[in-house]
Amino acid sequence: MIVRDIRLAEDTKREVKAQNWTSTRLLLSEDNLGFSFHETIVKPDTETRIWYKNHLEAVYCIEGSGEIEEENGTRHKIFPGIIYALDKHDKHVLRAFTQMRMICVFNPALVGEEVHDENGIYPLLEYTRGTT
Ligand code: 9YT
Repeated sequence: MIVRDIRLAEDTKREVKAQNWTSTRLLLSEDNLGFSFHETIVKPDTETRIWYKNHLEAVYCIEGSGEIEEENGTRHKIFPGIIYALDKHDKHVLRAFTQMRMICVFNPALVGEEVHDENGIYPLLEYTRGTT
């Protein structure tokens, strides 16, 4: 069994900071669950263009408000209780009107330190157990 306290991840490599968000990665590829599990804080008044070409992601909002815009222009409001799942590697734009706290699950699991590249993509990294 794995038991972790998010407070102990502060200022460690599990806490990954990008311009518009901070993601605390509580469960990663090395934990061998088949997914990774993160808490993401999205900064207020931000707009982030994202395309998880290599991953599927589900995102559940537990605090704040914003919207997600699909590639075809459809917008969905986001507030506590809303989940969205990028089941087709959907390109999207995420807008935070206030600070948003999101619970995010990735498949395949992230290795840990991924941040978006210029296209909003995470590379497909592999966790190499026992190698340097
Ligand atoms: C909501 C969202 O996708 N934000 C980007 C960060 C990502 N959730 C992550 O790496 O945890």
